[in-house]
Amino acid sequence: MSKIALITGATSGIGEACASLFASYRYNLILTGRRTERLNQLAQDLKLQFGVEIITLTLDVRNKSEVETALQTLGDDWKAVDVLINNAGLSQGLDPIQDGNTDDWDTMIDTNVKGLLYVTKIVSNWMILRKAGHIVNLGSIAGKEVYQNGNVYCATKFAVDALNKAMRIDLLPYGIKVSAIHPGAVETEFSEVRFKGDTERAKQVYAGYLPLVAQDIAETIWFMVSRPKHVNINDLVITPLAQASAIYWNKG
Ligand code: NDP
Ligand code: 8X3
Repeated sequence: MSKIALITGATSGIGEACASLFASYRYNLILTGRRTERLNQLAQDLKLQFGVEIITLTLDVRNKSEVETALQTLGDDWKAVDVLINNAGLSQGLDPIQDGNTDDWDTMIDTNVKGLLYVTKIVSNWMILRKAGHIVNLGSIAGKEVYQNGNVYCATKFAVDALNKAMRIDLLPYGIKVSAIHPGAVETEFSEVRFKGDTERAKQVYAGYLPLVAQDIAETIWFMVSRPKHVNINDLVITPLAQASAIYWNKG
């Protein structure tokens, strides 16, 4: 029987690349995101290309009841999730703390921390019933080091780092794998979202060096997920060659 991966934030970037890669390995998929059209288009393309089964759930991970309703109404066959990729996340703004926009702070905390928790609570219980499963959390280099004006985004990713460690401990008795991947700069829609549609400013983030692309992260996640049963990769930091840390760069 095909395995099942649930990927949050599959409408673009890393989540979309994971969806394509896992489909190519014949995983059936549960894909979530807020942009229904993109979600359905992706599902249609992957079904056609790889012959896999896909369920799409339009949901906002910040909305607890929306998350609960969407997930709990899945049939029992679909609740047998083998891999959960907690990917949905975003940054909003890049300002010093004293100038920060408090609505942006709410959005980042509600999405990156609370949203991840709402999904994990439900899916981890399904995994506990089967005493199997793998949860992959999208952290960030921003969850390992703080950089100027990164403040609240960094705090949310530090929280993901802590939650990843906590999940690994709490789910240990049930044989559930838990891993975090912490990317540096990956060229996706991330910076466009951070700078609220300012494409020029977003482009500058990736200028003068070769950034990672979403496929790099998807392939690394696949490596983590495809290790033998006794192996768990707890924590993995991955950056472009030109990026030695959150702040040390070798740009052309
Ligand atoms: P993208 O902006 O391309 O993708 C983000 C995804 O998250 C989209 O599918 C978006 O879907 C989804 N999402 C955002 N908010 C919500 C929400 N409230 N409810 C449901 N889904 C949501 O960025 P990336 O692919 O780069 O980001 C993916 C993850 O990787 C994030 O957690 C990010 O923090 C992390 N990361 C990214 C790095 C980078 O340099 N790009 C580096 C390190 C970590 P939709 O808008 O349709 O809801
Ligand atoms: C995304 C990478 O360096 O912009 O998490 O925070 S960074």
